[in-house]
Amino acid sequence: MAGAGISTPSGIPDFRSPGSGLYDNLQQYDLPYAEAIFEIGFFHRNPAPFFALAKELYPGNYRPNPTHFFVHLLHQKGQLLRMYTQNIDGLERLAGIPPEKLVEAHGTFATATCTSCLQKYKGEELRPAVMSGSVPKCSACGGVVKPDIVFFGEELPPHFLKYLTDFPLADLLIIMGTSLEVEPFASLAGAVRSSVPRLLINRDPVGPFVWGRRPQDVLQLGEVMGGVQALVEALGWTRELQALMAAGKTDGWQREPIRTVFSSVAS
Ligand code: CNA
Repeated sequence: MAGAGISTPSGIPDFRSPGSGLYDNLQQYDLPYAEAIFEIGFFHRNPAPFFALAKELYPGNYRPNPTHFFVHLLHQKGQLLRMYTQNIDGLERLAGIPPEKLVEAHGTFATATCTSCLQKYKGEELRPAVMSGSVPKCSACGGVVKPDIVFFGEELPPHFLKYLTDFPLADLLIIMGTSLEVEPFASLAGAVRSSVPRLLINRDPVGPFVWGRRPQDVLQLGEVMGGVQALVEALGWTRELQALMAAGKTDGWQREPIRTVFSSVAS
């Protein structure tokens, strides 16, 4: 299970980290409250703030980091049952994790749908409008075209229900870079059998690692890249991971320069 914290080393802000998270940096949109930018009711009234943000988050602006490639390596080794991600940045796919191994629980920018006539679009078709700072409109009816990401107030995609068969089969659950505050995703942490070890790699203890610890739970607190690196070293997989990253043309363990996301959104 993964959240925004696995992509902060790629330069994408998360929601809730104090100071750097999106919720602390949305002042320029004059929102009634921070979460409104991802609420479907607010979007229907005023889609512009969301699309200003989407311009920054749009796939193509950022690269996967070793955390994403670690999950790909788990897959290569036949150890990945499924990756459940809350992220909408598409970095899992870019790192080469096959789509059938992914449950993008909060949707994806890869496809989009007209909010009026439901015509389907590829995410790439929206790119020119989004990058020019305008709201993409449907070529058939002129309605607003919304990327297929799940807003607060919308249903999760049907394939989220795969968890009903996946989680009872897991023999290890790794949870990385998430505050476990968004339901129903957060509750998946309790869906593995009670004997199954759960490893949390995160800056802080979250969710059941605070209020419902199980005896076999393991916490690796700190930076996600450091935690993953320690795990990969313990497994003796460092060279294989480096080879995978080299094939994926990413920049090793080094943190990529953080783009000044908010100043460019403001401009
Ligand atoms: P969140 O609520 O912002 O929590 C992030 C968690 O990750 C916090 O516990 C942080 O302490 C932790 N964290 C952040 N950076 C690191 C790091 N470098 N090392 C270790 N821990 C770190 O984000 P969640 O994913 O839990 O919340 C779910 C929302 C966020 C979903 O709906 C996402 O769609 C949404 N989101 C996604 C992205 C993305 O796609 N990259 C970006 C921002 C928000």
